[in-house]
Amino acid sequence: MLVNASLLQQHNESLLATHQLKLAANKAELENAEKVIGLLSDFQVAIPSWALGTGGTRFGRFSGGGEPRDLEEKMADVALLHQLNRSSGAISLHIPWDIPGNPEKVRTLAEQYGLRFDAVNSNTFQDQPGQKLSYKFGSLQHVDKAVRQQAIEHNIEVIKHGVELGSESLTVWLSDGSCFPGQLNFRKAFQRTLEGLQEIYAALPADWKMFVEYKAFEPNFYSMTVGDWGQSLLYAQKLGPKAFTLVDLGHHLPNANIEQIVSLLLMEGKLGGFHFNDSKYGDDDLTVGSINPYQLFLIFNELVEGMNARGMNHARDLGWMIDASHNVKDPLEDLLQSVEAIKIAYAQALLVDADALNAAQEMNDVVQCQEILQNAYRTDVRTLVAEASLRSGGALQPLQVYREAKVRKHLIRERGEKTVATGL
Ligand code: PSV
Ligand code: MN
Repeated sequence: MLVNASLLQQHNESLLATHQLKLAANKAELENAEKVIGLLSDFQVAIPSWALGTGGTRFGRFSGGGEPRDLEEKMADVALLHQLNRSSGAISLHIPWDIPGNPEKVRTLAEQYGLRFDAVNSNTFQDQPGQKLSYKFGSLQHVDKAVRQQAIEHNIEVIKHGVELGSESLTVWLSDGSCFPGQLNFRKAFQRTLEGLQEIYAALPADWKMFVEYKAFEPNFYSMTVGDWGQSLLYAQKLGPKAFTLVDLGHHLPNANIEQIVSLLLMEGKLGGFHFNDSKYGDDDLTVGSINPYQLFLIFNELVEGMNARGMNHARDLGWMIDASHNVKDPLEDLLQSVEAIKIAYAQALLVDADALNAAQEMNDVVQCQEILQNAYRTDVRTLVAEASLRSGGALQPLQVYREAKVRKHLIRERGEKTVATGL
């Protein structure tokens, strides 16, 4: 469902006077306010098709009502988010959770909603009903060539689905690894994985990218065959110019300096994409910016600095995606919060005085360096984010409209209380 246009308009009108006062104050204080609003309007973050239903843990899942029952309903949910914030104009599909049965129909629907298809994601971390060989002991790393072949073929199949929908990248996340010392020969596991990735890489269309996503642990708890950015970069370098590292914020060991990783990957031209989420302990699923917004800002600061250094287009040259799971929140509300947090961190990073920071760094003026960063971080940019949304036809306060329109109640009425979306 989409929100009634007059309700959206009423909402914006009711907040407009206060909004304009705040905007005038922002513009008086920030000389690049207009530029920030323009960049925010261009910025789009893909919504993962697997995050539109309620998530769970191995201990249980508490289903929310009105979850999307198929891909079409998932697209309708993303379209609603995009209507409200104008920054969720893309969807990232996970295969086989969301196989587009009728690609032509799905593509037409996406066009109607103004959505595009971002990276397609393969899945060799679960066994599917009727699947011939098991991934219990890994997929591309497996000792049995037939299992490796099955995983390669699956990835090639995923590329084909992506081509039909107009995607331009494949994200490969492997759960491969080992649970106990001695279980695996690390070198053999690496080599086999590399050979598999090479075959998949060879099947990529000319204008496609391959993202190699790393994760420190889970589901394997002793070693992961793509366990950190070093291993991912190694694969990406060996594969070739179409292969890149994908950084998922929740996939690091505690206290890892993710901003430094981002900076160096950009320097090497090997940062491809992002999965946004937040985490407190060892999870990769919490709402973006809910635990450590300063870290998110520092990451965006390196992203902006590094992309500018390479003359990259902020909105288009990297794959921006959310990857989270919502166990206790309405997924759509959680996603609105996540996109908002991303835009806030991006806007704050755009406020960093790069020349002054560079000068302070060259003078070893540590105190001034911190002042410059924190001055940007402590600026309230929410009005700039709201203005970008308003100018693009969205809501000043997307979450508020979502609640005013009682979207979840309508979705429950339409889809039922007990629906379960595909995903984890
Ligand atoms: C693995 O934890 C991961 O981050 C990968 O991106 C998967 O595709 C996704 O989560 C599955 O939920
Ligand atoms: Mn991920």
